[in-house]
Amino acid sequence: MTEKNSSNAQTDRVFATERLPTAFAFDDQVASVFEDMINRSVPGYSTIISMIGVLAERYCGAGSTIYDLGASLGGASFAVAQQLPHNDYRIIAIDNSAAMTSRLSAKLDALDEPYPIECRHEDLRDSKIEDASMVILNFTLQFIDPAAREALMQKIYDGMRPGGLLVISEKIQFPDPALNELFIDLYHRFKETQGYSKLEISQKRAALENVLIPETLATHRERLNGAGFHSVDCWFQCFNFASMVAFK
Ligand code: GEK
Repeated sequence: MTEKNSSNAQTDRVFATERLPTAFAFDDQVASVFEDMINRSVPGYSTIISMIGVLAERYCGAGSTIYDLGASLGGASFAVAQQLPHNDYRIIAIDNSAAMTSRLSAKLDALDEPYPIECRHEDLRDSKIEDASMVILNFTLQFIDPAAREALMQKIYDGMRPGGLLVISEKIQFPDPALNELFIDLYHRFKETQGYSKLEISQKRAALENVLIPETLATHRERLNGAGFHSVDCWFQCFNFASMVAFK
């Protein structure tokens, strides 16, 4: 079995029936439907994942160490592994949800030909980053306490090789309130086109309140530049979702 045909993702119905408001968590229920959930909830997710592989091919030569922080089920790690033309690399995939890491470990164990992906169950705020050619934060920073984001970004910068690449994808907000509202509204329309009901959309939105905390592109840029990164810019954006590159 290869990773490409190993997916038997179940349909996300986590917010389909009325429920008491509870904060969103990456628990067993979410992990069991995660591939379907993220594909139907993040516009451009599959493009972003494929392009992370293409970016890795450019920046991860022989001897590379790649960190996938907040790896979930390893979507970005597998894209990198499938795209790299050599085997002389290692990917360290980190997540603090046991529901995610147990599933990712099982996926890795089920491969016929193993990839050099090491799955670690830890809080990325405590993780050591060393000699990284590439660091991936694919829709993860948004779940970290904003007060901890600057120190995390500095740790990542300090743990990277000169010339290394950071890819950071986030839900973003806009300083122009009208544009912000428009993009949120269009995003909800997108979710309806993906088969989510208005109840599902509103219950998930409420659950993510104070759990997923988006920032503006300007805030991201400022923090990344402050940590020492250069050539910081967006390479993908769709409504209120964006992915940026930053170089050491
Ligand atoms: C993908 N990158 O498919 N330490 C470690 N992991 C964390 C922490 C933390 N402090 N906080 C949150 N997470 C993936 C998708 S999902 C994005 C990333 C989403 C983990 C959390 O457990 C979850 O698995 C992941 O970050 C965010 O490319 O669901 O929108």
